Amino acid sequence: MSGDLRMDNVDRAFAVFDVDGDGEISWEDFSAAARGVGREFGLGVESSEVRNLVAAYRELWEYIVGADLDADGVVSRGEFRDAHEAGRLSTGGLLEKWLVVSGRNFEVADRDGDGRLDGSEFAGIYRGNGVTDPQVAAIAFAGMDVDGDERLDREEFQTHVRGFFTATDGSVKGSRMLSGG
Ligand SMILES: [Ca+2]
Ligand SMILES: [Ca+2]
Ligand SMILES: [Ca+2]
Repeated sequence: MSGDLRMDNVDRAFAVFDVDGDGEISWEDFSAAARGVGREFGLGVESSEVRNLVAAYRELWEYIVGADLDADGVVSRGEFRDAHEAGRLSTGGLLEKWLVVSGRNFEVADRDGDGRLDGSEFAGIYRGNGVTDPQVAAIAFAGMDVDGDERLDREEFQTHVRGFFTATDGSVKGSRMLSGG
């Protein structure tokens, strides 16, 4: 019972992981995200930051691919949902790996290393991860910048990443990270 996502959260998580939006989660989604974020910040695939990011996405993928019951190398929405119902995937398992991925994204974006992101750096993470509508990133940033200093520190960022996965209604921190509403 501990940590089964409600189905709307499951579908939200699926949308996050399906970076290219083709209705399936595959390794290509995550490698594209890692390359995309690197590109946004002028870092090539050989840079240590992008390699760390790829490694974090790889760990996430190796967990998610446990849902690929027909072994075709991609996880369909149905497989993803079934895996949650059957307990092969859990909120806790996904969150643990997604927090590492998110932290590495933060590190790539925080070019001056002061531990904070401004709005344009934050938007770069979203673009790199395939969310091209700038409104979505802008609304998410405003919602996450709790103290209103127009900077996002790591704690504000990770609090909302956590909230995104565990939210059970729209009022919970992070539940609107991608809805733009
Ligand atoms: Ca996909
Ligand atoms: Ca499959
Ligand atoms: Ca802030």
